[in-house]
This record gives sequence, C-alpha cells and structure tokens, in this order.
Amino acid sequence: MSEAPLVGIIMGSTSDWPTMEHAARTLRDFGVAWEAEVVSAHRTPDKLVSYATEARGRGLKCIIAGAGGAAHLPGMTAAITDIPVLGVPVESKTLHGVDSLLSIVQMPAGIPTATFAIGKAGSVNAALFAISILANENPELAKKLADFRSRQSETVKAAELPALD
Ligand code: RP5
Repeated sequence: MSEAPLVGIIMGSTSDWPTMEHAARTLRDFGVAWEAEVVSAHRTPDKLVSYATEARGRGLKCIIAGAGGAAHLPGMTAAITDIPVLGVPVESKTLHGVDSLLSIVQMPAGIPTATFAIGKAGSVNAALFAISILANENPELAKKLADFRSRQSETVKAAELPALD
C-alpha cells in the first residue's frame, strides 16, 4: 500500500499469518491502508517496545494484534500505547486457542485490550471493528460499512435451506 497505514496488524509469528491475513483482506476490501509485521512479545521484546511507542506518531489509529499460546502481545502492546489495541487469539495446536483467548481477555483493570473470537472470525471482526472506529471520522467509510452490513443481511434473508432427501 502506498498510502500511510492507519491500521497496524502485528502477530507473534509467521505461523499466525494464515489467521491474520483475514484482517488484512478485510481492510483491503474496504480500502483502508494497513501494514503487517511479525512482532513477538517473547522473541523480539525490543521491537515490540519500539513498534508500540512509535505507533501513534506514525499515524496508526489502532493496532490489531494476533498471538497464540501465552499470547502476551496484545496486552503488552496496549500497555505501551494508548491507541486502541484489538486482540485476536490465534488457534494453538495443544489447547485450540483457548489458551490464547484467556491470555488476551483477562487483562487487569486499567489497560483495556479488546478481545475477539479465536481464529478467522476474530481476525475478520477485529478488522471490521477497526473500520468502525475509523468510520466515526470518515463518512465515506461509514457508508461502506453500512452497505456491507446491509448486503450481509440481504444474503442471509435470501438463504434457502436444502430440501429433505
Ligand atoms: C506465539 O507463539 C505466536 O503468536 C504463535 O501463535 C505461537 C507459535 O509460534 P511459532 O512457534 O509457530 O513461531 O508467540
């Protein structure tokens, strides 16, 4: 993207990308400028500090942070920056993402970190939530979001269940 990114997507590992790419695709579909990077709370703590410290100054309006297992990335990012952090629990191999979910959702009072569903649904919804934040100040984006939701409703209303055998 050539435009300055408004939404930063970060994730603990390249193995998170199959989940987090859905956030990127959703932002792209709405024409919202985004960037994506691997930033690990555990393996690259220095990079996490610099990314979160510089986020607001670089023009990011929110950060979508995905991580699996002991998923400290969203909470630690929110501890450093006060722009909204939207956490996506990535499905882990051993505990199927319940570990990721509980790691992200149980923030102590004082450092809010939004938490979405495990996996693809959470990734898509984090992007839609980011879009709704941006839409507060952007009527064109608000219209796109309203149109998206209206199309979604129409699709569901038009759905037909299969006949019995
Ligand atoms: C977390 O550890 C990452 O967010 C990822 O979900 C998980 C496993 O990472 P890899 O071992 O696949 O690099 O930090």
